[in-house]
Amino acid sequence: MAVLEHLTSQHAIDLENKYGAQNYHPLPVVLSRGEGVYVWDVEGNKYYDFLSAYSAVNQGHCHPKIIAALKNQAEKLTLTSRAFYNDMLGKYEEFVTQYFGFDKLLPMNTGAEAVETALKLARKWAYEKKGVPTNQAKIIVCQNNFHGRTISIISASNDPVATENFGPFTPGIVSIRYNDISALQEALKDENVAAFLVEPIQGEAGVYVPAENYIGEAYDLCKSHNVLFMADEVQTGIARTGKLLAVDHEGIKPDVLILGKAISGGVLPVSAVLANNEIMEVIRPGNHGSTFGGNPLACAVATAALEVVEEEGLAQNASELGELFRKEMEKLIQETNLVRLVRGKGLLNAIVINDSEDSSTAWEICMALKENGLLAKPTHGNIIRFAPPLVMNREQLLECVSIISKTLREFEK
Ligand code: IF1
Repeated sequence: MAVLEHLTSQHAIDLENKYGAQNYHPLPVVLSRGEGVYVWDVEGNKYYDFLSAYSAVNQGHCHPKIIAALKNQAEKLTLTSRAFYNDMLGKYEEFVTQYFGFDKLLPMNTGAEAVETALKLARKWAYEKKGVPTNQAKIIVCQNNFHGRTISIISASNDPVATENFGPFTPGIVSIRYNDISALQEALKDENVAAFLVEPIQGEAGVYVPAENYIGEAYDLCKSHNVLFMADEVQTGIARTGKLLAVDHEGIKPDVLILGKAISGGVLPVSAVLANNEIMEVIRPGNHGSTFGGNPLACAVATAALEVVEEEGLAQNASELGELFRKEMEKLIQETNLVRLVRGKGLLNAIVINDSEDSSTAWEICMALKENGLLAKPTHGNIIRFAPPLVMNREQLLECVSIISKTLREFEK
C-alpha cells in the first residue's frame, strides 16, 4: 500500500494524474494545512489563500469554533437519515430561518443540490399555486451563469466546456442576457414562467457585478408577474460581498434563497433552500430529500459557522477591506499597463488583464503569485478572481496588495 504521509508535491500530483479522473487543471501546489487566511504546502511553504475554496472558507481555514463544534458533534451523532428525527435539525432550522428571515428551510448538501431543489420547488409551486398547465413551467436563467454541474443545471448553461456531449438536456429553461431588464420584461410575458433564477453577482463569469438596481428591478418585475425570484447566493452569500447576502445591497428579499459553501465555513458540504410557508408547503413527504441533508454533524457545524460570521463582524470587515483592496488595485491600472479593470463587491473581486480571453496571461500571473506566496485562480484567460477569507485583517490585506503589485510589476518586465 502506498503511504500517504511525507509525500512530495510532485508525488501527490503524479498520483492524481495517474489515478484521478482528469476533470480539473489545478495550479501545481499541494496543500496540507490551513489556518485562518493561510495555507501551507507539503514542503512547508506558506501562502495567503486568495480563493477561499471559491468562497466556501469565508470564516478562514480550520476556524477553532467551527472545528470544536465538528469534533463535539462527531463524538455524539453524525447521521440518522430523515427516516427518524434528530435532536439537532429542528434547532438548526429555527436558528437559520431566523438568521435570514424566512419561514422554512430545506437542507441539502452541495450547492448544485440546493439549486436543483429550488428548480423543483419552483415547478411544483407553478403547477399547484400559480396554475401553470402540467409540464409547461419555464424557468428563466441568465447567460454566462454558473449554478452547478447536474444535468438540469447545465441545461441552463451556455458554457460549451460544461455542456458539450452531456445532452439531451432538461427542457423548460429560457436563457436571457444578464443585467438586461428589458430582456427579463420580454421573457416574463410568457404566462408559464415559474421563476427567475439569478446570481446577484456572476462569479464564474468573472465577478461580473450588474448595474445598481438591476436586482431590485428584476425582483419587482417578478413580483408583478407572479414569478418566483430565486437568488443563487451559493458564492455571494454569507458576508462575502460586504453584507450578509448580496441581495441585501438592494434591500430585497428573494422568494427562494439558495445557500451553500460558506454556510458551513467550508468544513462540510452543507446547503440550504429557504422560502416562506406559501411556497415551501408544496413540498410534501416523499417529494424530495437526501440521505445526508440535515444531518446532525452538518447542523452543528453550520450553526457555529453562521455564529462566527456574526460574532466576528465578517460582513463589515469584507466591506471595508474590499474597498481598500479595489482602491489599491485601481492604482495598478495607472502604474502598469497590465491591469485593464478592477471590479467586485466586498471581498469578491477580480482584475481583468490587458490581454485576450484565450491568452494564458492570467494563469502565468497566478503561477508568479504562487511563487510570491499568494494563491489565486484565473477565471477565463484574462481574469483573476481575488477572494480571501473574510477573517483577514488590514495589515495582512496590505501585505497581499504589495505581493500582487510586486508580482504584476515583475511580470510586466
Ligand atoms: C467547481 C465556478 C465558482 C456556484 C453558484 C452553485 C454552485 C456554485 C453561484 C454549485 C459552485 C464552484 C463549483 C466549483 C468551482 C466553483 C466556481 F468557478 F465554477 F463557478 F465558485 F465560481 N451556484 N461554484 O458558484 O455548488 O455544487 O459546487 O457545491 O469546481 O465546479 P457546488
